[in-house]
Amino acid sequence: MERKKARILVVDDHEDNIELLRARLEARGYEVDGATDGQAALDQVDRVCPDLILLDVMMPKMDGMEVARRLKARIEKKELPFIPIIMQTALDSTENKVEGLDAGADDYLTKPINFAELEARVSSKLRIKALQDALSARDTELSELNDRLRQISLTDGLTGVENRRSLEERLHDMWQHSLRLHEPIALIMCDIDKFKSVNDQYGHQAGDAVLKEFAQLLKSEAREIDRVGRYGGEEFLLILSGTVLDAAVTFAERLREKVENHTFTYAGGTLRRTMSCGVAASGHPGINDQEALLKASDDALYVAKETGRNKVIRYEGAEFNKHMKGKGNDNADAEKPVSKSEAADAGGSAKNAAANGTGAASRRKASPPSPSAPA
Ligand code: GH3
Ligand code: MG
Ligand code: MG
Repeated sequence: MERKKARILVVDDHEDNIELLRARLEARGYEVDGATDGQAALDQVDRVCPDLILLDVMMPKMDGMEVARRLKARIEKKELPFIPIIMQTALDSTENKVEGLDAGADDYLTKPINFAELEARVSSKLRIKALQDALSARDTELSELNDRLRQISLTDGLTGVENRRSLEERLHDMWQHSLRLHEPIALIMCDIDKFKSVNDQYGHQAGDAVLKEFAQLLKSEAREIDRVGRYGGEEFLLILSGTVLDAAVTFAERLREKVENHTFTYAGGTLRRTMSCGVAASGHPGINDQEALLKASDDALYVAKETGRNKVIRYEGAEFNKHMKGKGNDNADAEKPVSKSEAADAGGSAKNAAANGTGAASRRKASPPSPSAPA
């Protein structure tokens, strides 16, 4: 394949000089563009980016120094690729050369131009340009690869949703954000009921298929701004920003119903499953950081499992407190009677908890084992 001709922009306020250099450089196999003032040179660079610029210093309006400064500033900001600039100066003073180099020129030639020297300097600068381009292409490739790797490290391989590491990073950021803006944030911890029996009855592949479909179901129900991820085995976490406990419980209840009415398909047939959810939100006096929030949703999920599965339990709601009281935790003395559906329990549990002086800290001590631990 023929190599692409290098493109050189010659900038000089005298057309004759441009034409002279054009003839010379074209004879050497370069493509040549011309510009007769500074602004025209900048415009030409935007039209067709050259591989090298031969830049006259003394021009009316915008001189070569200014053109070099502007181009190098844009190269620095990566708005342009590296373009070597060779200044052509009539003034053979050291001061002039220093100023040109300071302005960003990579080399200089003194007028009248010696063409052999010009050709040597042009080809040496083009070699450097080729190396720079190869380097920055490698750089781009590496950083794309890095992004891809990071993406992989944050994605669950089976279901394609975020993994636990990603969820924890997001939760950290979203918790900070909610603190700053005084906005609520809620978590729904979901766990498929009796999932082990899917594997046992239908095989591990069926189990995998159910997990994938379950993840997609949660994703399709969640809002764009919510985060949905796989927290572990058959346990999924939803992070809902700007959401208070009541709204999160309502949403979880809707999800629970969706799952209950959903028919999962796997290679050999179909099956049904239910899920249990634990819901917690910021604004509770005992929930002071994202770990406490996570633990609260986990504790609520544990109670959902203990009290029969296929249900939504709110952290320190009536059913939660009743169950914990039964476990020897007497923090729930002034609780309301247990309602049939915790979703309908619109009395904010945070308020109840505040009145009762309960909190995640006291709960943590009496905390049941994590529901994600094998039974
Ligand atoms: P519970 O209602 O108490 O949650 O019961 P369970 O059977 O869902 O819970 P348990 O923790 O006893 O079992 C979870 C099962 O999930 C055991 C494990 O083999 C299975 N599991 C975890 N990850 C995967 C996976 O990636 N693929 C498949 N097929 N199964 C998985
Ligand atoms: Mg389960
Ligand atoms: Mg589990």
